[in-house]
Amino acid sequence: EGVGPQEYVLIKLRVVEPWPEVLESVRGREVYLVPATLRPETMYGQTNCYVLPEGEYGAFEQADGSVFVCSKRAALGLAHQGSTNQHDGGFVPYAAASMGVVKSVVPGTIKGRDLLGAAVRAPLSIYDAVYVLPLTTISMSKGTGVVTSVPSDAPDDWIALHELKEQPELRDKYGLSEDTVAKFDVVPVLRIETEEWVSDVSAAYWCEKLEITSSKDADKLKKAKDITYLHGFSKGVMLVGKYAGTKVSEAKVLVRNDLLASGDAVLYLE
Ligand code: A2H
Repeated sequence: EGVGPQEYVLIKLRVVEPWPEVLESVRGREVYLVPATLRPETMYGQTNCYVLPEGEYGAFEQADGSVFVCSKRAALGLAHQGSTNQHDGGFVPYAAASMGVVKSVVPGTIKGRDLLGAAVRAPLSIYDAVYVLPLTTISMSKGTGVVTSVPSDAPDDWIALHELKEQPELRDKYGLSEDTVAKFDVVPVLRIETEEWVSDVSAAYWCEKLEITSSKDADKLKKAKDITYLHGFSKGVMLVGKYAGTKVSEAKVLVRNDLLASGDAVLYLE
């Protein structure tokens, strides 16, 4: 990483019924969980969304009247940047930007735990709606504190979903029904072909090959991430969507621009 700011794409995951109790005061409004991603071209493979159970979130009103659920830290950053949603080619300042102060429109704190099991619509995903699940390795001081899950290409995402699928007691701990995980199979998004290996679901492939069995397996996960991220960007070729057949390094910008143009994403720099 360089010294310049990181450009994240915030994907707008719309909250749908059954409406979470903690968001009751904004029921009926356009409410989005907004995960930060560096890999917008992988959004075809979304199977769920992750929050930190013990993390603190808020619901922050945007200039267009919609509401973003994210960390307060990210809401403040967004307020200072103004909306970079370029659907009309213009600069739309966030209503939240008032003397550097942002205030959640939902009274009290929203714990990640309160969002678990909520259903959201994920743009480009093959699944109609996906669910909010726990990820204990989320950092609240990075991005928005919300992560969208692409188990085909992100080892952290794969192992956390795998654990929830395999361990009923883990689901019980968080009050999650089997429906929130059972039908969400890994979706191939891009092919990585090197001299040694080829896979259409490289994170799943490497997690299995390295016998990663827990999200606490930090060393092995690091290895899986190093391998898949490096090759994903430089060698990956899209398998699905409008840019099937295109190199990942080119598709990344194209999908990012499409998501911004359709109003399904905004940019966030930090
Ligand atoms: B990426 P960087 Cl398919 N805590 O999106 C932990 N991880 C976070 C986070 C947070 N607060 N905010 C974002 N992230 C994840 C997709 C993806 C990502 C794929 C492959 C690689 C990849 C699907 N998850 O990231 O440390 C998000 O996961 C490779 C690094 O800020 C985000 O992009 O540079 C990435 O980490 C941002 O990581």
